Formats: sequence, structure tokens, C-alpha cells
Amino acid sequence: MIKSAICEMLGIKYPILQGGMAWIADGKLAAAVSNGGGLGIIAAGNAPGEYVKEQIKIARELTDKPIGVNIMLLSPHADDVAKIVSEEKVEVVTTGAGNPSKYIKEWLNAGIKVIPVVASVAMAKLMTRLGASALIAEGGESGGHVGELTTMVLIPQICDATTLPVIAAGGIADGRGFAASYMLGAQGVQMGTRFLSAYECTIHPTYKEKILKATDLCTMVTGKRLGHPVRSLRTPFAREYSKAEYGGMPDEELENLATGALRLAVKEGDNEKGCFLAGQIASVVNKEQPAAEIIKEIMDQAEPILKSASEWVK
Ligand code: TUI
Repeated sequence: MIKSAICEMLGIKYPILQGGMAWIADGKLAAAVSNGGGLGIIAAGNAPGEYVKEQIKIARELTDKPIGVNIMLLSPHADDVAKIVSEEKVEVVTTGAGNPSKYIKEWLNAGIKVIPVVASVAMAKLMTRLGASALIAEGGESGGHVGELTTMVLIPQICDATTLPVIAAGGIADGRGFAASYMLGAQGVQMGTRFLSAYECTIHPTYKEKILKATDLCTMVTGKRLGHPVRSLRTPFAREYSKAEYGGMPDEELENLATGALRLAVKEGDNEKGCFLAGQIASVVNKEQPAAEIIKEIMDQAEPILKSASEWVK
């Protein structure tokens, strides 16, 4: 049985969080993950507060376990969603793609555990000083918005910079990644890409199929020029965007090119114009299964790996 400070702090059985994937991580997926003993997280993405409220209601109807909400800080609705999570008293808030400093006090006062995603040591130190409950250290192997550093180098540096428990993210999809994260000093993991294959994840079947068929070199990063690098599957959209970005397309036109691309991938499975966010570990995700089974399988894999680690020492 692998236990950690994260389990006690969040009231969950297994130290596995589900990533807050915009357009994808809804109340249904979050409830399935929480019912499986992990922490399910509803993604606010760019959606208005009303949507988030509705998804919290759906999750609450499906589970009595703790749930979280991820706030994407580039969203025009971030202020609104920040207020709603306090009113609804979700157990956990995670944040991404920015600096959540201005909200932290309010959330802590509402009794919410605050777990920002950090991609640098400076941000980890600031969040620790402001009273965050734990940190998610996300390396650039992840899908979606990515930082500069890889998980391998980020985790130890964040662990050295904070007294808080650290949750590793980016490139983790099985028991090996879980065990490696612990070796680097983390006390839990967050996974996005692996949960794309969950039965309860209601992305378009084409999206799911692309993940199940993905190979090692199938992702790429676009959006660096506009300051928002994003990792996605190497599809016609990603190639076209990349060509435009390095071919000197004006900023505004480039932004228009990306508008609606996430929705087209998730809801329509549009191979030509959709942006299929996915992490570099997509190639090890090979089967569709219930979220609870994913969690159990990873814990069952990680335990013998961590137990046998001492055999290396003579
Ligand atoms: O947020 C994510 N992943 C995401 S957000 C998203 S939606 C989106 N849409 C359009 C453009 C950009 C994103 C899809 N995937 N992961 C968490 C994460 N946060 N990764 C890196 C960071 C991060 C980066 C900079 C956290 C803090 C930070 O601080 C910058 C600062 O303000 O100093």
C-alpha cells in the first residue's frame, strides 16, 4: 500500500490526480476518477462560471468523494470561476498557465486546498510563501500548455525549493512513471493523457483512437512565438500552424487560426482543423478502460517496482 502526505491532506485513497484538461475533464470524468480513489478534477478551461457550476453539480451527484476544479489563468472567466469554487466549496483548486497569487487567500479562507501548477523554481518559492497546500510540478512532456523544463529535471529542483508535498506531472502514464516520480522526491502524480483513454472520458471517438494509436514521435509544440507553447498531436492543424508561425504570419491572424481548434478536436474529432492536445507519453496508452481500473493498475504496477528498488543496493 503506497500512502503519502497527499492522500491524508486531500482525503483520497491513492495519490493520483487527474489533469484539468480544457473541454475534456467534465463532472462525469472527475467523479469517475474520485470514485476510483484518485482526485477527479473539473477543468474550467476558457468556459464561463455557469458551466463550471453545472459540472460541479453533476460530479456531486455521481460521487461523495472529494473533487477539484482546475482554473486556467489565461481564461477571461478566471475571476468568475475563482469566486464560484469558493461558493461551491470544492475540496481542491488547481491552477495552470499563470500566477494565481491574487486568489490564494480567498480560497484558503473558504477551506479549499490550493495546489498550483508550477513550471519553475521561482514560482514554487512564491506559491510556498503564499501558503499553497501542495505543488504540482509539470514538465514539458505534458500535453497542452508547456513550460521549458522536463519532468526529470523539474521535480528534484522543485522539491529542493519547497517544504510542501510535490505532485509530479508530465510524461507519466503507468507504474514506472509513478515509481520514478517518487524516486525524484514527489509524493503523488497527476496524469492527463492516460485518462483520455478512460471509458468515462467522453471525447470524440476519433480523438480517443488517435491517442490509442499514437507513437513515440507523434507530438509537437506550437505557439512559442505568441508566448503560449502548446503540445499536441502532429496533425494537419499542428503542421499548418507551425508553418504559419515560422513563416511570419501576423500575430492576430495566427491567433485566429487557433480559435476553436480545441473544441473541433474534442467535440467533432476534426482531423484537419482540430488541435488534439496530448503528452509525449501518449504512445504507452494502448487500451480503453474504466478510470478506476487505470488507477488500480498503476498502483499495482508501482508497488513492486518501489519495493524492489532496494535490490539494487548491495
Ligand atoms: O495549464 C496547463 N495546461 C494547459 S492550459 C490549456 S488551455 C490553453 N489554451 C490556449 C493557450 C494556452 C493554454 C491547455 N493545457 N498546464 C499547467 C501549466 N502551468 N503548465 C505550465 C504552467 C505554468 C506556466 C507559467 C504555470 C505558471 C507559470 O507562471 C508564469 C508566470 O506568470 O510567471
